[in-house]
Amino acid sequence: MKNNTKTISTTMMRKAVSSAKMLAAAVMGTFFLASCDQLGDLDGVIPGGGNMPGKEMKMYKVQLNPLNNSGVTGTATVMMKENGEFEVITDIEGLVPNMVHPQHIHGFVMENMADKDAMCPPPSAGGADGLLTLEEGQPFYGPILIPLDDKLVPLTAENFPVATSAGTISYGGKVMTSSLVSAFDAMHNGTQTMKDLELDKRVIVIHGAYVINNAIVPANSNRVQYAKYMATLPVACGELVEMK
Ligand SMILES: [Cu+2]
Repeated sequence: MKNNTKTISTTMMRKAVSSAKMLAAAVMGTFFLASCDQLGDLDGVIPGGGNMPGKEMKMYKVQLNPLNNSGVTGTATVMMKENGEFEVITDIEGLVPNMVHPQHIHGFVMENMADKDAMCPPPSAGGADGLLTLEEGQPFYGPILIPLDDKLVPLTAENFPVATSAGTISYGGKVMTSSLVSAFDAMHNGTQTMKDLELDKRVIVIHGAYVINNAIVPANSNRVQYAKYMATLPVACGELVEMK
């Protein structure tokens, strides 16, 4: 009897080990198939979304070029992600070090008519004195739509990024796209909800420079001590271009 019991139990053990192996193989097979499926889905869609069913990620690239001969350049990426997030990344150089640099998405939103395309102002927009102010640029890039600060809430301006001692900014900010659209809707008599944010009609403008006699003073000049820091002065601009 003892031997027989032992034999049975050994057999059961072997069966158990064998099924565990089969289970493991089955699980790995499933995992492998799932991986292949996900790779197939990566064509424009990031897996793991849910808040905006049926909507694929939209991505816009921005090349930031100098305004006011600032020497400020950079790039930006704007994403409306499948998980419902609106995310903006900016990488800028040539800025006044250690100073705050407001940055915004600008554009025109008008009720009951086609929205006008925002654009970066030409040098002539600076007028007789040659210095392009925030106001002189507005006929081209329009009013501020979204502050690229720590909250990205329209009509507020919280904490804008401060440039490093090397004059660079690497910024990343996020907000839910749905709350952004609601805020836009509230600003524009409910006309925005049925549209998307029409990002291909928008521009990003970066601000902030030292000025003397209607010209930007480079941050490394010893004249900076006599200059006025104009936080609103436009120093770079770029149009959003959708990546498809
Ligand atoms: Cu701005």
